[in-house]
Amino acid sequence: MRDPSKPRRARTKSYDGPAGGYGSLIGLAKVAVAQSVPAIETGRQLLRQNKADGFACVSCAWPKPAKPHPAEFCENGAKATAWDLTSKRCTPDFFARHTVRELLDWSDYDLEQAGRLTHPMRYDAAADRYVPCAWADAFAAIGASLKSLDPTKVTFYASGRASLETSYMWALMARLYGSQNLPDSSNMCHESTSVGLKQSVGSPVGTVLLEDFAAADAIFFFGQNVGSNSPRLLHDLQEAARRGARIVTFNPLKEPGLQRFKNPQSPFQMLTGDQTRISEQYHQLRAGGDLAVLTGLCKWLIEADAQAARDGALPLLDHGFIAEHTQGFEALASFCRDAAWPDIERESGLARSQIETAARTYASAPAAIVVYGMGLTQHVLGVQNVNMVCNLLLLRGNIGRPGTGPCPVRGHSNVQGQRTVGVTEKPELAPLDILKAQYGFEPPRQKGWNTVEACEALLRGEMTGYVGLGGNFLRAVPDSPRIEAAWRRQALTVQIATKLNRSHLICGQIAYLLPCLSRIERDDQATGPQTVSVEDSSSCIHASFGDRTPASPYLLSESAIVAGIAKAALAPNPKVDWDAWLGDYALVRDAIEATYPQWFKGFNARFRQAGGFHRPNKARQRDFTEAPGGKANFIQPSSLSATGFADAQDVFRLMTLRSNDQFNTTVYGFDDRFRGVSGGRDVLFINRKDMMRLGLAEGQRAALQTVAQDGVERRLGGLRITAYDVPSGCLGTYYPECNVLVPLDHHAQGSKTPASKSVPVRIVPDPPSPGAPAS
Ligand SMILES: Nc1nc2c(c(=O)[nH]1)N[C@H]1C(S)=C(S)[C@@H](COP(=O)(O)OP(=O)(O)OC[C@H]3O[C@@H](n4cnc5c(=O)[nH]c(N)nc54)[C@H](O)[C@@H]3O)O[C@H]1N2
Ligand SMILES: Nc1nc2c(c(=O)[nH]1)N[C@H]1C(S)=C(S)[C@@H](COP(=O)(O)OP(=O)(O)OC[C@H]3O[C@@H](n4cnc5c(=O)[nH]c(N)nc54)[C@H](O)[C@@H]3O)O[C@H]1N2
Ligand SMILES: [Mo]
Repeated sequence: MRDPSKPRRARTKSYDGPAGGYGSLIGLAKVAVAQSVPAIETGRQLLRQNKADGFACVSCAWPKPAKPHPAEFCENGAKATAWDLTSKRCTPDFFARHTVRELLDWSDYDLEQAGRLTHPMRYDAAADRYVPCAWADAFAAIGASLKSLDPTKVTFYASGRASLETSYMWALMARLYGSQNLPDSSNMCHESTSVGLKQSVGSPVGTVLLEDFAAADAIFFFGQNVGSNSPRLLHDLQEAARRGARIVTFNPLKEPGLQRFKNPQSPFQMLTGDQTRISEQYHQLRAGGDLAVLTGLCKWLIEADAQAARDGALPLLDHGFIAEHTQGFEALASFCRDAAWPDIERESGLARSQIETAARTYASAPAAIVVYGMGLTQHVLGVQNVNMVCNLLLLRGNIGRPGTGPCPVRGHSNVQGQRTVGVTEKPELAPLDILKAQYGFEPPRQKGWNTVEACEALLRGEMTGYVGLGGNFLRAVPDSPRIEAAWRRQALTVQIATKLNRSHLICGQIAYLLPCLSRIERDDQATGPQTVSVEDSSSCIHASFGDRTPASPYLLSESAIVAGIAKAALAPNPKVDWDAWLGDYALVRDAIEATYPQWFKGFNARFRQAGGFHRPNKARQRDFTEAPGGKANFIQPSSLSATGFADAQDVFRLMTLRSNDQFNTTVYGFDDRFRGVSGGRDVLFINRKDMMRLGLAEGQRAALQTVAQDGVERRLGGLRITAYDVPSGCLGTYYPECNVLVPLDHHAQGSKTPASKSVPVRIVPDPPSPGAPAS
């Protein structure tokens, strides 16, 4: 067997194929074989994936159509399924053989390769090992510890997969306990969306439904990697492209999914050389250059519209919509008029002609959608990026009509839904008065900690307890070594998980690792097998029913674990019958409906229908009364660069990227097929001219060092210099390894989303030459 503590080295060659195609089938097969999943079971479960009577995929949150394809899954959704179906088991015997210290040297991949967790485990500090324990003992110890702690110093983190039912119970438990510290993974991804969209149009979520993709004349993509991270969207794009919809992409990297697609479910495409061109224009802007691009697009539209008025030609802007529904137009228009093209060109890294071509395409489309992802949200001015997307849409009334709107592509399969049912640190986003009346308690009113604030509180020594509903907090957060170092000071750490990861190896004084069912598995309770629900990126709520035999007879459902902790930690409350809820999840859905009647009317009757039911969204109806001032707002940016730092000699903008072979910190394998990488993840993508200018050679090892003023040395070595088609001045490397480089305070203004797509770094020798300066 390979020594798990030995590093893997990457090889690279260029990739010029499409997304999809045979490569996607091979990629999936590799994972299924590595997980020793019987082919019949993989096939059976894949046919149930994203179907009305099946289970909601555990990978991304892309909408599930009412009329699914016979095989409504993608390469990465299938990998996620195989990852949960694995026949490997991480048993008490595994923990008896490995100390926690030893496991700290294992990679993310090797830790999860140990297989599904099978037993509740307690950390025994004296032996430095996890030892099995009884569920009742675990709950009793956790409850006693929670009772001894100040609730306002305990964090309840959720990673975005748990169902609406579990998430509702989770948030209620935290508030009954007295904590509003309810951060979730969206704090690290689409928090800029929740803040920015709310400011601009009054809705914290996108307004686009799947059917809008069939009605859009143009689709603009900013910083979202569809081929790897939401591949089922490729089907909608393929259909749109064939229909003649015009697709325009702004991304520093040439991502194959946004260029060409060979549909693995089309026998014709698989057997012939046929493939579909996706983007008609592909603009490789600089990382952080979107504010400049979006300003350029708006500038061209506003100026061309004024010219059209002078010429007596048709207007380009929707003046009727602007007058009736918006405010702030004049200020934005004058900002755009004042922005000089040379500045826009410098900041975006694109030629004026490229931006004008894209603007013409946008202006000629009767209906347009803007799709975006982490390339916009994870910047210091990420909220402003989202505001600028809305400005562009509002100019032509591209919201609240078929085929229009902002489409943020959410991450985890129920991350949006968790926020919907109360997992939020922001008291104004939870209906506290309704909860107070419904459950007869005084909910905490003060603002809780988001992810970054929880880390800050930890570093200050204030956070004394952590309970995690999934996720890999210590790997996902910025400044990971600093957070790890402070983590052990906590009195209590509890991790509810399916598979082993690094966060489980850094233990508080009392530490438990509690294994749970995956959504693919049968969840038997007092009234029989249970169905759960999730909300997708388009605010549609779906049923999910797992029928697979659980990975171990000792697993509990996430709801059962939440109820177990709640009963042990909280005083009895006659209005909250945890056991009744646990026995029949339909009762939890009734409770959700009672708390949120405006969204969940008839929840139990409606959630099983094909395609789910849509949670109403006022902005989609052109009702902007929930935006500040009661109208949709044009909001001007404070800069043309979203990076938050000034350009300086040899300071690069580092983008921290996902490969095609990972789901966040879960590393399925060591190939990033679309980017031509195989066998390792230790690559540093760099523009060839930058490489030559710095006298670096392809394949040479180098290190990155963060440029920061706080005196903390942040360095990541062992990276392999890899010439790549990336704009000059930009670098790319993989997340989560690179989180050692991201300073905790390098986050978006207004949302605190870590600014992981433009980290200021220098390239330094590796290993450091003797006497080299520290920074
Ligand atoms: N298979 C798989 N699916 C996933 C995930 C996964 O890890 N694996 N993660 C899930 C989660 S939680 C999330 S949040 C989503 C993430 O999905 P995405 O939003 O696609 O996130 P990333 O892959 O981090 O980066 C997106 C793209 O942004 C580009 N980019 C970087 N900087 C900039 C910039 O400054 N401007 C522009 N315009 N583009 C930029 C990068 O080149 C990349 O193509 O996917 C979800 N789905
Ligand atoms: N530098 C950098 N950092 C980033 C990002 C980036 O682009 N760059 N992206 C950020 C983003 S968008 C996100 S969303 C976060 C992700 O942060 P997290 O959501 O915290 O991390 P994941 O890697 O998704 O969590 C994986 C773990 O979840 C557990 N798990 C899997 N399935 C289940 C389940 O069904 N139930 C339970 N209870 N546990 C389960 C497994 O133990 C697995 O090891 O990372 C963020 N960090
Ligand atoms: Mo995410």
